[in-house]
Amino acid sequence: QQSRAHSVAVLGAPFSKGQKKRGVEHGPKVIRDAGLIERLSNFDFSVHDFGDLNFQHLEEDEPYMDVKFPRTVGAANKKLSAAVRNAVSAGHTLLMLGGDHSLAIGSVSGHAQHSPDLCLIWVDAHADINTPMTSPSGNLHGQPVSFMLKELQDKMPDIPGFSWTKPFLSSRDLVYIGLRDVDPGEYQFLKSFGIQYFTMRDIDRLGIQRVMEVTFDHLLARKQRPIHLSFDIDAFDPSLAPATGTPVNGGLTYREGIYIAEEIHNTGLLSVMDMVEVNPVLGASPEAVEATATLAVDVIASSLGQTREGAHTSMDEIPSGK
Ligand code: B3U
Ligand code: MN
Ligand code: MN
Repeated sequence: QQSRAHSVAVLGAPFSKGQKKRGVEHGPKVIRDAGLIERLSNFDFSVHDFGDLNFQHLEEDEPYMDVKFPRTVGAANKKLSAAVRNAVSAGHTLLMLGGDHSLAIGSVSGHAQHSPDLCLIWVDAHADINTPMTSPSGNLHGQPVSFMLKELQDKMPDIPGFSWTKPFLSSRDLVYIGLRDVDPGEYQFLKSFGIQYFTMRDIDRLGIQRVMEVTFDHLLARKQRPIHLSFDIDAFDPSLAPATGTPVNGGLTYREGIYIAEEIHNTGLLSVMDMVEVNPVLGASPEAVEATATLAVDVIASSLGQTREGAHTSMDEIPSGK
């Protein structure tokens, strides 16, 4: 299937207050430095680089219960949400470069304001569905999905900084791929809401081809609708993506990750993509950082139509050797 993306907008979100390790705010820069825009310029859509958002640093931001930097994270996501809504409304396919995964609150909510019927594919080692009461860390990058789900509405306290957003997603409109580090409260949510998820063990058993087939059956069989892909680079095995905050052994292979991206492209329905948690400060060497950032670019390129069977740009004629 040909790419339906007529134009792709790139938006950087240099933000790290959804967790405690510094450095992930440099994600947009290292992903761009790995050649992102040049790679995308080879495609048959136009590329609009919107640059990076400018996030406010709040001086006064006491923890709420155990939740760290609630107002700072809330304000950043409010800003991101409006930017994503505007870009999608203007007809762009949007690529959001994080930053930590708390940014998905803004990204998915902004997307949902324009496309209320969207579905969400969350590729991650973690489920990121803790509420403030189940979170073991207090980090909001482990909680973004709990802000989205209608089913969790009555389990969520009023967290300062988040009065602008209301739950907008049903648990049946979400599929996880790559899980292998799930907290007790998270496991209970996955089970009690009947969320479709594929752990690394499921990928071992079924194979990634079957996993994607079931994913699309689950999300798209009733109707075709926009896809939001939220891709946490820690879904990959740490040997491939070492420069990230919470690596977990036993992750996706290169080929599994690329296959996920290719299959999502092939639906023709990708509308917004997040690429998050690339942290150059945590790479053991410049090579480790570059490998992680290049991997992120590869996944982005495949999600937007790069194929392993070659380009489809038509040649008028096969060049003659005569
Ligand atoms: N589930 C743990 C750890 C974690 C979540 N997301 C990341 N790490 N990247 C938590 O803190 O909620
Ligand atoms: Mn995540
Ligand atoms: Mn993760």
